Amino acid sequence: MLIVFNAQHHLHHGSELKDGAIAPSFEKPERADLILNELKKRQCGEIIAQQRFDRHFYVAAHSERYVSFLENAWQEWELAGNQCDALPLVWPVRDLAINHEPEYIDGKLGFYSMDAGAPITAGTCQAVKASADCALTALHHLISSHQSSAFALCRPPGHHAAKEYMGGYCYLNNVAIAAQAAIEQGKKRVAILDVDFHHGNGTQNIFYDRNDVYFVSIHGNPKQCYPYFSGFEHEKGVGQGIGYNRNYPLVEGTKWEGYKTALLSALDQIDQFQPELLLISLGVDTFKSDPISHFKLESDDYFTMGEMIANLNIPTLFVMEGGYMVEEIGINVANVLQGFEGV
Ligand code: OKP
Ligand code: ZN
Repeated sequence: MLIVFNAQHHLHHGSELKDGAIAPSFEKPERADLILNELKKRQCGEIIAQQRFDRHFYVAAHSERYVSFLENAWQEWELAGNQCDALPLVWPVRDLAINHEPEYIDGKLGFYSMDAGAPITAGTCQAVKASADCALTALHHLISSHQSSAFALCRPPGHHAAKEYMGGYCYLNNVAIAAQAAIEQGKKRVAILDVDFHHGNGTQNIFYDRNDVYFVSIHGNPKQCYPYFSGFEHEKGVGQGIGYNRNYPLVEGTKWEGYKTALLSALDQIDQFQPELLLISLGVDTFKSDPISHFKLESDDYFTMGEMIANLNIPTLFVMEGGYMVEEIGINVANVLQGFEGV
């Protein structure tokens, strides 16, 4: 399977609030390095770096002003006299003025985010664009070479990033940018299956009113799990998009048996939609010892997951999302890909 990695991902290494103090984020550079090492070790396929893509592709999934915000945020933050990571401190919730873009960076950070989990540093924008380019490069090769699969080793991840906001370690929504590019290149129906432990609220947001991109997500129940305010079963889409969004919130402690039942149903839904292309938001934070999640999948289960996805027999692009148990992250990702390939 062709593997595209983000050669610039090291430019982003942020911090987050942990136990009342700022500390290095769980979403750290080592994650992508360990995955790449394991894929090399197992000779999973040809490995190439991302190519540059036009800004147009980001704006096709996000708003123009949001992409501009990402491009200018660090400079504005520095000009305001800061050196630390840029983090938001105030958000326009409920009855506040949600439609007024603030003029200064402190306000903009809150306006364009859902939480304080997406710090902006000097290298963030470049790393984030390169991550989206990684997904676009993999898509390009998948489509033009008529391959049956490809893997985009994106970092930072993307599935929490919505049309106009960042959050949960995500800035540009890599999988959504690739799905939108596929539609623009003539694909009539594209399905996105999100198997990350966390609900892909950003991807849902971007395609919520659309019937050409079917979004299906299996995740920890938002009553107990991040992102808390999205991912419920009753979220089925809006307007033309009604029936083209499907959520499977699962209970705390879900093991493979329970997960498999949801996955079978999700795959059946996707099969009925008859997509020309399948994108997988691949998170391996469903692993039993993940530090921020609570499903109980074993390393071997990821082989089976890959096999089950392959049974759909649709050209498939895997896009990396979460997974924070770094000792096992490469093993679990490689298991999905090898399971898919029937190795
Ligand atoms: C991103 B992805 C840990 C809090 C974690 C953010 C989680 C983002 C997950 N103390 N909050 O979906 O893997
Ligand atoms: Zn996750």
